[in-house]
Amino acid sequence: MEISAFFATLLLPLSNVDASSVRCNLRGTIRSPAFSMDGDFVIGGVFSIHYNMYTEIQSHDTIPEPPKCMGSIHARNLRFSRAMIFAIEEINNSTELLPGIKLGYQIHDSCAVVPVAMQAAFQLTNGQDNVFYKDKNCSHSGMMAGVVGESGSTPSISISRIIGSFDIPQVSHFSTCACLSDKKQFPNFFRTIPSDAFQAVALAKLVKHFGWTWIGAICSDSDYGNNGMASFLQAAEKEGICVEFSEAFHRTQTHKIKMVADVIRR
Ligand SMILES: *[C@@H]1O[C@H](CO)[C@@H](O)[C@H](O)[C@H]1NC(C)=O
Ligand SMILES: CC(=O)N[C@H]1CO[C@H](CO)[C@@H](O)[C@@H]1O
Repeated sequence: MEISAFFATLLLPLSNVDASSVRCNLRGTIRSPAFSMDGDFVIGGVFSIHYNMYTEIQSHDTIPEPPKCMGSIHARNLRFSRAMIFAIEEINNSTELLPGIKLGYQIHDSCAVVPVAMQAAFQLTNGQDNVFYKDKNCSHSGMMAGVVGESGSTPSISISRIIGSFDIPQVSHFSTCACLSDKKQFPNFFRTIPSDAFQAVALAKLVKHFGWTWIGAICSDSDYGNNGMASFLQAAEKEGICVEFSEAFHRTQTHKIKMVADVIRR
């Protein structure tokens, strides 16, 4: 299911240019931002405001609808997005910070899934114009001054792969995967939260402090979890801690939870 949504996302924002014309048509449907305000410079935002994406079984005889977010609201991520709006308003209201310049924002809900985060990233890069003329506003229609987000490391990686090609800077408030420090792969990525390289060492020291020499470790099956686990296992070995098992499951793989519980019991 994620795969067909992913292909749809890839096709949507590509412009349809034929050789004799410079008119570009946006393919597919525009995704409206959760919050937006115009400005001289617009900053994009991508937050996991909802927990889940509505998955539709595709019949392949109609154009797929853009993926929709559903389920409960992630209150903390909603607060993060409101904090971004607050900060932009404060900058606009201030006579000392960026005087005479109005910042705008376009904040998208990614529902914590990669296909929606990618569609948001494409749209922030392309803009929302259904039709544009290649020689006129093509390169300016959606150019963002920068993008704030995502929360999760995996969606942050997907966003960076898209907007990084256009040198649009990305600042994440919550993605801690040590992998994102690789400047060759993610030259446009910055963050306001420390890398997991520190968390792994601290966790191993904590385990040692309590005298636990024989442990099991469980992580989420994501870039955050798997890279974090790899760093933790290294740090634990250095501290002389014996790790009996390490298991991973993603929050949507409920069937795997029983398997992990069985491993713990054994
Ligand atoms: C900015 O100014 C507007 C209008 O005066 C006000 O409603 C808003 O609360 C202010 N925002 C901040 C973050 O100070
Ligand atoms: C420079 C500028 O346009 N500042 C505006 C920022 O936004 C506030 C309202 O939120 C306006 O009052 C300012 O004029």
